[in-house]
Amino acid sequence: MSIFKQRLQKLETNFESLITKPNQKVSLGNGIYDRYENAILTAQHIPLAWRYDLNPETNPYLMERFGINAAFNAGAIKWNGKYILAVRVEGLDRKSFFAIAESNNGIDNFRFWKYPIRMPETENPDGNIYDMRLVAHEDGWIYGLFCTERKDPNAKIGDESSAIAQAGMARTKDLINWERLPDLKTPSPQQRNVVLHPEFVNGKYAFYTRPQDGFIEAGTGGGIGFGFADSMENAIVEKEFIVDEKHYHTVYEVKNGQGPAPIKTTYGWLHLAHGVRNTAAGLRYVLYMFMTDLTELTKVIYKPAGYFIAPEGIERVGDVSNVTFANGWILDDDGKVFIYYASSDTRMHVATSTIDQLIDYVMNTSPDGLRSATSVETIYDIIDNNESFTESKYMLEDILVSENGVTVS
Ligand code: M1P
Repeated sequence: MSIFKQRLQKLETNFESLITKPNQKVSLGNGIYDRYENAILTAQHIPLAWRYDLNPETNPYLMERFGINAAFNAGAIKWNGKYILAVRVEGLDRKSFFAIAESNNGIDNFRFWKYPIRMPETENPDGNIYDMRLVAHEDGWIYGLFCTERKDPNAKIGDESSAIAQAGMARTKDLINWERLPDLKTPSPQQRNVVLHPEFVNGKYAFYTRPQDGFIEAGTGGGIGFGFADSMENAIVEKEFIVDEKHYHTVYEVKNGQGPAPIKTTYGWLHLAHGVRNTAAGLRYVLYMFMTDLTELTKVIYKPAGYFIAPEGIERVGDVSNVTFANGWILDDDGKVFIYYASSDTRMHVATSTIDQLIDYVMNTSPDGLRSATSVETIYDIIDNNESFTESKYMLEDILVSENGVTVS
């Protein structure tokens, strides 16, 4: 058998077994969400037809002709009954682009559509595009907001790494054909992690922003900002209000950013965000949650201390190690929530929870007291409450929690 045929058979078998591998919950999570054993998308999930010239005459060794480095930081939406991810796919050439992958159950069997997204450019071409947030806005469009990065025109001669990041915007009805809109204009010199709020606010479009002075450093800017624009066709945010600041000695001391668009609940808007802290080993990115008021959208009403998801095990290692990043989640009609997060700028994972569990977590977990002593006080409170509870007539042994979370006695 020719090298070509042998390689093709192996590649096809490996690909199919990877794509169809069932994903199992990791047993005994933390009660807030469940992690899963396998990453849901990796560079190996990219279709063979994108990576290989499959003609034995022009590619007798069946070499990779377009290598893929990573598949991560995906936006998410439930669409036509499918769990859809708009994945940041990065080639060996370091360029990112978007591609849609879909699954029937949201936790495994994710398959990419035939072609990646052909995102139209503006008159100022993008050097790199990444981290799309998908939002089905009440105006009827599905919007994709993403970071567009271009070389800093004022970079000194020889400086080939300074860049300007801004919010690129596009909209679609079918996730295949995209209409590119002008980039969002804000007062900040750089923007990343810009997210469209799913509803009109007093007739205006509303945006979560992340003002920052430099390409990497938030500098005097930073925090999750919020602002309004009259239209999407010429979107200008005149003023950014800071909703959630970075703060000394927290998991978001260096910078933070909105994750996906917030989910509306009876109690407030539920937010998933990422926070960045400094360590001797470099920056560490974790996910955290908070809730804002239903009508006063810049008012944080609940915010548990610390992180919600941090990299664990293999998640800690990758192109940019010690990173968890999320820009997509899906709320199902039955209250199940699929949290799509990437690890170390390399691969995609899913964690599942319910809207009730997430609300409980956000509303009933103590906020950060910002001092060691306040953390100890929180533990004292928990211990003391446990004592009065175990002494009460409701003995722990009498309460069983069944697999599906229903309490029975
Ligand atoms: O490398 C970690 C992340 O860094 C950036 O996030 P932020 O703007 O908050 O620093 C983004 O480039 C993101 O894509 C990346 O995962």
